Amino acid sequence: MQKELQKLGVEAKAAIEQAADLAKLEKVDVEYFGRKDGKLNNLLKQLKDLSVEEKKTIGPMANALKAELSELFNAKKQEFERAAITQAVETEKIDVTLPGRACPAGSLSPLSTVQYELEDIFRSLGFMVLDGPELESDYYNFEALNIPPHHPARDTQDTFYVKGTLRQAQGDKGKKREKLLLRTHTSPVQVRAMQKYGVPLRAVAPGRVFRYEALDASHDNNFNQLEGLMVDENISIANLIAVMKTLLRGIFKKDVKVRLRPGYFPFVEPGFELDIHCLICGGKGCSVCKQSGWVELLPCGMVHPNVLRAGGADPQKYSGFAFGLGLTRLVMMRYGIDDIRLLNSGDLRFLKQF
Ligand code: FA5
Repeated sequence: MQKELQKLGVEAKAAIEQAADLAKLEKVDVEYFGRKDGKLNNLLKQLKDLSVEEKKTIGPMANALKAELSELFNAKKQEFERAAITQAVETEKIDVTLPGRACPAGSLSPLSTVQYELEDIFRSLGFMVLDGPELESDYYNFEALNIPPHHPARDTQDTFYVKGTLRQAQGDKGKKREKLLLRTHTSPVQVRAMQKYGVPLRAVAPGRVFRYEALDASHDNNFNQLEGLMVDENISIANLIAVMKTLLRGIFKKDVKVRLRPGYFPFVEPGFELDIHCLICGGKGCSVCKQSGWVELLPCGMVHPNVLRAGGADPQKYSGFAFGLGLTRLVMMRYGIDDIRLLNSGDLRFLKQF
């Protein structure tokens, strides 16, 4: 038995040493140390048949051999495991010196860029920047602006009516049951602002407006405006012109040619149209300015007393001016965009230029 043990020890050590990889080492494990049929275990099972004397000498020998082989086996196993880790680290190494992968960054639409610039200009003049609902009531869109039902001015701003009524929603001070429509201009914010904040007041309200419109190079059915309103004691046309000039200088960074002509809007008296020399064709005439050399950009005027009243302001004490800047058209002039439909097209070939 002693000789058999020694022989098995030599054999097992050689097998462990010669195992070329982890898989082979596992085979050695089964062959020698397997519980069921491992060679070492089979031999150890015979210990019980030995005499007490033999057990005393061979027992410790067997245990020492078992411990020695187990130590050898574990050392070899660890060697393979370490090698596997080193190999994984080598092959999966991250080269931190490689250039990064460029992540395509979006950019602001030119409409937003110009809107934000305008907001900054007006904030610096002490104006609040307000928001108004795109789904508006007939009252705020027309009646509160001195445009009663059946007034012909409604025809110039035909719109999309929506089924259903507005029941005094959004602090609506109008009639209880109001026809709903997509607002045709940002002017409804004038009365909403005066009702909410009182007067004196300085506010601008940029936003989307909608019209049932025949489309062409300068007309869309969904475009942006920026409403402006200043109400205080002793506000005059001089204040209006000063603010318009500051606005245009701030956006174009140069003096642009403008003309002021009388314009009719039921919610201002007197009313004006401020046109800008067409910057697409330099005034020669093109499809954007309809061959006239001028683009309608900034209708404005002194707030009508009926509108002040609707907003809760006393027209005997207060006066004010208002304007409705065609923001989309301003963007076209600023960047030389010759077709308004490009702005809402979502066409990346167009948008990526900004
Ligand atoms: C109005 O909308 C008035 N609410 C403006 C106003 C406010 C006047 C306060 C007085 C006091 P108008 O319909 O002209 O007015 O439109 C204002 C501007 O919006 C126009 O000068 C033009 O620049 C732009 N605009 C009008 N229709 C379109 C359209 N279909 N597509 C693109 N821009 C348009």
